[in-house]
Amino acid sequence: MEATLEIRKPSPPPSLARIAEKVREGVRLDEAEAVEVFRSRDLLQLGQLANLIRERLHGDRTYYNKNFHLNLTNVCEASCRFCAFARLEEGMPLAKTFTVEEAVAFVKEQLPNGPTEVHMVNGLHPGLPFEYYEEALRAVKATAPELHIKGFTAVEIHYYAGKYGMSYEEVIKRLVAAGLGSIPGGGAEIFAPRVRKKICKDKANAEEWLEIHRIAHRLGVKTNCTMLYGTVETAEERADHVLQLRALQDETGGFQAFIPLAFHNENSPLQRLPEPTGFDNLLVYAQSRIVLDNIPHLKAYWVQVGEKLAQVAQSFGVNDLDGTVVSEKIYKMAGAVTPNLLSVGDLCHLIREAGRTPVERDTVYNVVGMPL
Ligand code: V47
Repeated sequence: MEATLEIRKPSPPPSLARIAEKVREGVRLDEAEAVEVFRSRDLLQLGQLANLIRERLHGDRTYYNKNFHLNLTNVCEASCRFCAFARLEEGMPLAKTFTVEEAVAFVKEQLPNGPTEVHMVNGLHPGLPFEYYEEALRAVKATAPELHIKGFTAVEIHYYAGKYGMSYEEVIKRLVAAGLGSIPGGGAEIFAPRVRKKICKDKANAEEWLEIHRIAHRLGVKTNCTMLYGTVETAEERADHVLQLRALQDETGGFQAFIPLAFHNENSPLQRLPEPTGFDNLLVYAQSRIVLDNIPHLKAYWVQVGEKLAQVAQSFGVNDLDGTVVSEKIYKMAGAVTPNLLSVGDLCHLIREAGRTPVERDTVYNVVGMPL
C-alpha cells in the first residue's frame, strides 16, 4: 500500500482561539487569559498575534538609538544570584569605580560617534557619598549638554533613599536636578516574592520597585520596565509580572518601553541553570506584546539575545532595537558573545532585511531621523 502523507493544520486550543479573537478585535485580555498566553508554546500563533499588534501600533517602523553605556561602579552590596558584573568590595579582581574625571574622559571619548544617550547604571556601593553621583551627572552634562542621561535603576534609588535618609521623591528630584533625564527598567527581575527570595533577596522588592516608578511618572520622568526571565520562575509568575506592569501603566502612563531580559548564566552563582533558548526568547517577546496592551514599545536588547535573533524578533512583536550600545559590561561579564557595538549601518541593515523601516529615535522616542 502506498504511504500517504497527511498534512494536518493543527487547530489552536479553544482558549487560544478565543484569545486570538480578542486580540484581533483589540479587546484587553483578562488575567486568566494572560496566564494562558504565558503557558502557551504555540510560537507561530502567538507570533502572528504579536505582529498584528506591533503593526497596528507602529506599522513597519523599527526604532533604534545611538547610545553608550557607562557604569560608574560595579562595587555592589547586593547578592543577586544571576549577576556576574558586581564585585562585593573595592580591590577585588575587576572591581572598578570611576572618578568623576575618569567618567568625563570616557564620555569625551564617545562623543565623536554622535550618541544621543548614555545608559548609566551602577552597583550599590557602600562607601560613596550621594554627592558623588550628583557630581558625576553634573560633570557629564557640562561635557555633553545634549546627551540624554538615562540612568539609576529603581533599585539604586531605593538603596540611596535608605542609605542617605531621603524619600524616593527627594532622591529622584536631586538626580534630575543634577542632569538625569529618565530611568531605565533594570532591577525589576520577577516580581513574585518566591522568585526574589531565591535570586535577589536583598534589594528593593516588587512594591518598592513599582512605587519608585509610580513617583517618577508623577514627577514627569519617563521610565522603562524589564523582566529577567529564565531563572526559576514559572509561566504564571511571568504573567503576574507583566500584569503588575500593565496595572501601573493604566494608572500613570509613564512607561515607554518593555524590555524582556534573557538570563545569561556564565560566571554567576546560578551558572548550573540552562539559559533560555532562541525559541523561549521569541515566545516571551510575543507573549509580552500580546498582554502588555498599554506600553507602546517592545524593545529587543540585542546584546543579550544576539543581533540575529533580535532581528527576527521584529516579526514577533518587537519594534525597537537597543541601540548602538557601545561599551556594555553587564552581559559581557555574564558570557554574552555579541559584538561590542553595532554601527548605525549594521542596525539599519538588520532592520531593512526584516522588511522594516529604520527610524532613529532619541531616548524619549522623538524621531531624530530616517536614514537614507
Ligand atoms: O537589572 C543582570 C539584568 C539588568 C544578568 O531600560 C541580567 O532601556 C540576565 O535593565 N542575565 C540591567 N539578565 C539591564 C537593563 C537594561 C538593559 C537595556 C536597556 C534598558 C532600558 C535596561 O540586567 C539588571 C538585571 O535585570 N541582568 N545580570 C544576567 N546574568
